[in-house]
Amino acid sequence: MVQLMEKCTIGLDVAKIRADFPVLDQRINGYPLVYLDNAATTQKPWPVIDRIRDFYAHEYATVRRGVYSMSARATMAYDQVREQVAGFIHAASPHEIIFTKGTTEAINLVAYSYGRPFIGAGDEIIISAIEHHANIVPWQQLCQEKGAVLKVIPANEAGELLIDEYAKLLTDNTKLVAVNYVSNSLGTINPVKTIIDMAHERGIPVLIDGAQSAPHMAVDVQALDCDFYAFSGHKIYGPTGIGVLYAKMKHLEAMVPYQCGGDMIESVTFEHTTFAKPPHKFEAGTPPIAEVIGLGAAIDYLEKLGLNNIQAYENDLLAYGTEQLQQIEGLQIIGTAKHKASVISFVFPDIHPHDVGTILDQQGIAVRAGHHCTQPVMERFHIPATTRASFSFYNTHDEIDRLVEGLRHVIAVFR
Ligand code: 7TS
Repeated sequence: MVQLMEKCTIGLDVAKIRADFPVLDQRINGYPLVYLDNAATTQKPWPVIDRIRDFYAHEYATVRRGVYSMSARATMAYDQVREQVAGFIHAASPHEIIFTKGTTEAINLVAYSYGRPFIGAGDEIIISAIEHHANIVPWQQLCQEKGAVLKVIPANEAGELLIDEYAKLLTDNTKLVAVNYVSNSLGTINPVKTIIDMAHERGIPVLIDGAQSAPHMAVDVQALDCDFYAFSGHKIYGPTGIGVLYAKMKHLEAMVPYQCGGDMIESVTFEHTTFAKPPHKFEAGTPPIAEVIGLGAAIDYLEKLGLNNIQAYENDLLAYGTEQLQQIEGLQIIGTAKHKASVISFVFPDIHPHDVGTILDQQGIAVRAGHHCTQPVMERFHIPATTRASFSFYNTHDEIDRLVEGLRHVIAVFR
């Protein structure tokens, strides 16, 4: 209780917030659930669940196709979410917001629609040593197809990018820089504004993988001046199957369509097709309508809590969690950057992360164990895998205490 009152000074009533998340109120393997896999995906609050249910129960119809009232209403609700997303990341226009399946599809869209026309043999793409596979493989494939070169900004032992080395990688042949804002396996918050400014000095566009920044901090794409920004609905308390690609209008106008079919055209004959204007040019087929509506409810929820409040509260969890985990004998934290989001990866010298995860699960504690789709990060730190605890604003100090207790039990089992 003392702990929850403490949190109120940061502006969040965590007991009240927890009541919004029905999934948290259950026992797993006989213990109250402690859900610490928020970097993988976040749980859903009632307002999101209710909104999707209500939409299907009372409002569901196709969008942008029907002349009837229900379709017009669904279209309005759908379009309103595009405006809401533009507001959420402060885009200049809702027309710069493309709905995708998630971050992965958003990055693949850029690799296809921007990469194929504008990146060729001998050109260079810069990524970083601490990317998720979603921001490695599409560029690697593009480079292989085109004869382009993939360059990698190295990271230090703390998991921080070496900006001096980045400066050396930028050349007249660099055609794109693609980096994450926050690393999912290390928690590092990258200096993306600096990275963007340095690329822009040479006229090079920059894509920011925002999968792990969108849930934790307010982002202003115009202030950052990034060219592309991608994130996933399911990591910001919304549904799966919906994500966002923000891109500056000048790029969207120049890019080729990603998929072709209904809704993305202006006119079609057997001889020739002209395309609709962005964003529709990039949204072929019936979109994930209810998922978009659910995303809108999730953004509403986050904005009511306030991203700055969320960030302050999660910073407190990170500080407390780091301090507590550091006291566990033999535990080594992987990812000790000065600027971090609420992700703690760790290893023990003699216990495999999968065993750690399994024994924690037996105590009702959900963490992720593995390479977290960042195999090059594991290689950089000479480890096969880590156990990762990632915190949300619904987590508490008590839950971190449960994690610590759980880890002491893991150690006891192996000694
Ligand atoms: N980029 C980053 C930085 C991520 O953390 C993830 C997902 C993705 C891209 C891909 O997002 P998706 O929604 O398209 O899958 N990261 C994780 C994770 O850390 N554990 O599970 C998924």
